[in-house]
Amino acid sequence: MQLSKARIQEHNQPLLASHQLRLNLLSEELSERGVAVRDLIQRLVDFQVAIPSWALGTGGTRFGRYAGVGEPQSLEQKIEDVGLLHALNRSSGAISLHIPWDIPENAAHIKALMQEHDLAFDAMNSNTFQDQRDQQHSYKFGSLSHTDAAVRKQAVEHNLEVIRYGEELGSKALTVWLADGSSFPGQRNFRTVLQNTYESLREIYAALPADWKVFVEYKPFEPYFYSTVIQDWGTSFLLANKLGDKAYTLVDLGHHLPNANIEQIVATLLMEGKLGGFHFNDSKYADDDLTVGSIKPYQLYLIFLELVHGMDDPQTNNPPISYMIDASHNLKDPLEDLLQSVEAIQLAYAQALLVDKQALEAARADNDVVGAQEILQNAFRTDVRPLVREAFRQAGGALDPLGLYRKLDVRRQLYDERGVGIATGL
Ligand SMILES: [Mn+2]
Repeated sequence: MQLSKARIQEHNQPLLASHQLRLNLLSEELSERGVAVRDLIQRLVDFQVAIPSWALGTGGTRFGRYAGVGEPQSLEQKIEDVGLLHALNRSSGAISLHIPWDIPENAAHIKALMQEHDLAFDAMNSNTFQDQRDQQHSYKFGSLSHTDAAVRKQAVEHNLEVIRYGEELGSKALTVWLADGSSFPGQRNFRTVLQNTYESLREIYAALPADWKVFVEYKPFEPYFYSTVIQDWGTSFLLANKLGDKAYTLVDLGHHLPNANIEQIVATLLMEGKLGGFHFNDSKYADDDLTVGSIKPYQLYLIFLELVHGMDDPQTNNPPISYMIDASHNLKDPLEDLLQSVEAIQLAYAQALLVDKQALEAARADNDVVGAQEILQNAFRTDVRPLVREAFRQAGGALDPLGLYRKLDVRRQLYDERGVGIATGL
């Protein structure tokens, strides 16, 4: 289904007066605090976060999966779903594909469909964490790090194939998340598997087109429970540095051990110009795939503060970051969750933009601990929802994307069109 601009305007109309009232009040207060409100809203309008193709269907737990309804059955339908989200919030104008789940049969047709929905392709994702049908070698004991050179070669070739698909579609980056690891002490030689991984990545890196980047994702555990080959940002950064200028670290919020200081990791990577990709989600215990901002909104805000201040700093030489939501839900309607996720990201971004950088630096210079904390908390405790709604509206989206989605009973319409059926992917 497609959502027309007229339908969105019609939805906004009755909400406009009360929205304007709230926006005016907040704008007045923020202007007094020295915030350039119009510029801030423009930055929210410009912010785009990619939607991964695997977030459009319900995910499972390791114990099972309850199928949703109206899930996309093809790449075309996945693009339509992201098009729908983007029409609603005008902030999710990119899709991140996964090979082999989303192999484009006809690249020209897919590109035309993308254009129709005003969408771009974000990073391509390879998959060496499960065996595909007709695959010669198994990844049960690893892929890029495997002890057997034939398995490593197969995994490298898969990544090269993903790059070729991405080139056809106009993507500019490859994300490598490596599930390789071990579940028992002694199972692997740590040095050998890391060296193997580096050499495999070097072959992939050598095949990257000149204007492409490769993002190396890290994760401390899971699917294996004793070690993973690329366990933390330091290992990813080490590999990215050894590979060269086109290789970057990718930070996934869920891929840290409890209480890790992720904002500090972000700051360090920005200092080195090596933060390439960023995956949003939230977690209580581990990689829980929960909705970004649902558990730790203050952490999300602190991370955005580092992103904003780091990227705005003329001393920082970091390329634009590829932002993506990386979560998959087994309880929620996936599209409703993605609308909540994008809004949570925009809210944290808006709060970070409120912080008076000069005042904060002055407090830091004076070692005014209380003053610095007040500056941060004052911004976080501001209700910035009118700013985010205004950004959605100015960009041509709905003032209340989730409200309109529910009012139109989109899931029911998708069910009527597509019926029951599990989305391709996880
Ligand atoms: Mn991820």
